Amino acid sequence: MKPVRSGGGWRAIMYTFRKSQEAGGIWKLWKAMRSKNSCKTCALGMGGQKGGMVNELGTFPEVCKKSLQAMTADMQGAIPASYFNTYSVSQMQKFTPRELEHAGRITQPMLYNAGENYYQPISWDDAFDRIASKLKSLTPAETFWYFSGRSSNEAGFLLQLFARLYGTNNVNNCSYYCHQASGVGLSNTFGTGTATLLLEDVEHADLVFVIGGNPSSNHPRLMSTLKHVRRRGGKVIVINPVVEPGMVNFSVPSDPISLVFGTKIASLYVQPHIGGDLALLTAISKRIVERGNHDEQFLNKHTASWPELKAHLESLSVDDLCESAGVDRDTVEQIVDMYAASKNTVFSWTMGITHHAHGVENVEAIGNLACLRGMVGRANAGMLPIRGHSNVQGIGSMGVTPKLKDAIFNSLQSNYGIQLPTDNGMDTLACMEAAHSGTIKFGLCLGGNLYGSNPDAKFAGESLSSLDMLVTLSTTLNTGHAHALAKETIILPVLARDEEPQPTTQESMFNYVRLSDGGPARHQGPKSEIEVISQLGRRVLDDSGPVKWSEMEQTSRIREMIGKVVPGYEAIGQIDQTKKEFQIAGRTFHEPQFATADGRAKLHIHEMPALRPDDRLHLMTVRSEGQFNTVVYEDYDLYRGVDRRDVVLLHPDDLQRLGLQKNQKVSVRSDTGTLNDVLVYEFPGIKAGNALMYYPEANELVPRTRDPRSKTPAFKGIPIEIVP
Ligand SMILES: Nc1nc2c(c(=O)[nH]1)N[C@H]1C(S)=C(S)[C@@H](COP(=O)(O)OP(=O)(O)OC[C@H]3O[C@@H](n4cnc5c(=O)[nH]c(N)nc54)[C@H](O)[C@@H]3O)O[C@H]1N2
Ligand SMILES: Nc1nc2c(c(=O)[nH]1)N[C@H]1C(S)=C(S)[C@@H](COP(=O)(O)OP(=O)(O)OC[C@H]3O[C@@H](n4cnc5c(=O)[nH]c(N)nc54)[C@H](O)[C@@H]3O)O[C@H]1N2
Ligand SMILES: [Mo]
Repeated sequence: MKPVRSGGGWRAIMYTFRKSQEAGGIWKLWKAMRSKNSCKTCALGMGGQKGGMVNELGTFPEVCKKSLQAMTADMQGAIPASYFNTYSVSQMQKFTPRELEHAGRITQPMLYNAGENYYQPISWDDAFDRIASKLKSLTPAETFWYFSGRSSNEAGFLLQLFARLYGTNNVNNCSYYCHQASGVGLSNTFGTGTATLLLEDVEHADLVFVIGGNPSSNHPRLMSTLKHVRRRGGKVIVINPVVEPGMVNFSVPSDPISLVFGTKIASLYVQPHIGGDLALLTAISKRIVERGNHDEQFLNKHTASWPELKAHLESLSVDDLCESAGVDRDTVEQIVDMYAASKNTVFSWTMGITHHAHGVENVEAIGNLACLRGMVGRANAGMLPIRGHSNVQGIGSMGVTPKLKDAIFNSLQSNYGIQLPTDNGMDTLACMEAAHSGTIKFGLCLGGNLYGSNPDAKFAGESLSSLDMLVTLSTTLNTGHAHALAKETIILPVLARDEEPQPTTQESMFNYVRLSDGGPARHQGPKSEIEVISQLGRRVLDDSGPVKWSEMEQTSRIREMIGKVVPGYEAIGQIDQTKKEFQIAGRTFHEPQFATADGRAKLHIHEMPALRPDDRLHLMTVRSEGQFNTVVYEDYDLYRGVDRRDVVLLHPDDLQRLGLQKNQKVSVRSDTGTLNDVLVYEFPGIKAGNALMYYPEANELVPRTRDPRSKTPAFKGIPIEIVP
């Protein structure tokens, strides 16, 4: 397979027709896609009351392959009852993520007892009783509660409240494997952890940095915005160790001209080493100041610690920074030229920035660079972490972090007379480690695939298998259901967002809250996530206490509570009457008055990470175009032109240096694990010295090294050796 010449395009359109067949015809799929529900895939945000495939600016149609995949997955038939007595657990372990996903929708609660061969169906009552009696037999500190990012605000809020009233702060979400470094870095700098701008601002920028991300494949709808920027004469700088074909040229399917001719995306494509961004960003900052292109007035008036940053930048050598970044001096000057000439710059980034042991530093360094030219705290410019799951940001807003925000904590205690636990609570990886050591004995996962998303897959399997009980609320099967088997493993089938019997809400990465109407259930059997949580509340907690669990099945009751306690969410209290979607107050900064104590942005000084200590290759584990996280829809990676997943992509120079042949079968070894029978693929698009493999298959190689401040694992930048 050759890499495509342009991302998107006809392939995406043809794909739509193929998928519509799986979904029972184009009309059925069209109706599902146009229903008034937030899109299920990324957090760019589509749908809601404006109708499906419409963005925050009202633009239609915003089509994306990923949303079709997610929708058709939910439109699948039910897993037949015979499935679970045909396939033993050890047979399920041999299935690929794709085969598990394609087994169909889960419609019956299932139980697996360690030592047996098969999952067996159980009734809802039996499942609730088992969970309730297990929870009553444990201490709250022996439990953890993991949330993925596809569930609604209402389900997220209710489950974290349940866990805390039960008595633990071991409450966390997939953000700890994703954008947590962005939240921490942005909060340290601007006092709040999300984008400082609106979609409209990006549309009006004249320069957009896209750092460490591949939106052509992972956030396709951002591509029409980048197209608009280029058409209006604006520029796009892509910083990525891999030349991603879709970031060079992209054919926006909904735009006839772009569809036929493609749209050039990157004005400048910069290839640092994996992990080289901090040095590169610092080099750019230093040259901006040396050339006098900084905004002294903004820095003095609206930031803290400018003199310290200035002195620090003076003490560094541009040549050392360039060497460390793996970027030459000329390229740095080109970036500085473009940034200095820009009137409105937007900085966007994704996992290439956060998946490092210095992820928070990376984000803070982007903040420094934005502040140097006053490109934050005004319209048409600012900071944009491009979020993953469609409601991961909302789940965070709802208080799904070990420590509740003081405002939520205080308001819950004072408005509702609730006593909340005050222990520190653990992040996701810490919970996995506590499970491994036996101090945690019970886990409940609201969606996701905790096993498949973890670093150190072997360790993750051992951790979850050591639990007394693991409960997952799931729509479809994934590798976790086959490999992470506790003494008792219970799968509870749940409804998808567009099957909810009552409205729910979601939050986009632009801090916009959408209302989803829900819709008719496609299958008998699954329950609403909210119903499941309130049922547990009734059985485990006191229903005559301050929270009446029997009333909590009403999503409007939950919204009433959210409106009272979550800062910026006041308008949600009336949304049932008004149907008015809204922008969360206090998060968009069009004036340089930030949410820090003194209203100023805080600049940061960083030690530069050490140069590579040895000549080992550095590995990134990434997604292909045909997967959504641990769910693999297709084995080929269309844009990069790679036809299978058990491969390691290396630059031709590295093949020569290491004496490797194309298609040679090798083992890949890291300090954590070894993967055998991997094929070497020659891939000129990657910067020499670096390697690319696919997540989740490569997770056995990923160490549990994490960023000390955000606890995000270093899923990128893993030293590896290739063993022929
Ligand atoms: N199709 C599809 N869409 C998705 C998802 C999916 O799995 N599939 N997942 C969703 C989720 S949860 C998320 S978080 C997002 C993820 O979206 P991305 O962050 O785009 O996803 P990754 O595959 O992790 O890719 C990271 C990109 O960063 C580059 N990179 C790796 N290391 C470095 C580095 O050190 N520096 C720099 N500058 N770049 C680096 C890689 O070459 C790659 O292009 O996508 C969301 N959307
Ligand atoms: N090596 C490596 N590891 C990584 C990453 C990487 O780049 N490299 N990326 C990390 C990132 S960014 C993330 S976000 C995590 C992803 O971690 P998770 O969010 O835990 O994993 P997903 O694969 O997105 O979860 C998919 C499952 O969610 C369930 N599901 C789908 N829709 C619904 C719903 O509406 N309700 C419920 N209850 N369940 C539903 C289905 O059962 C499906 O199998 O992985 C992380 N792990
Ligand atoms: Mo993510």
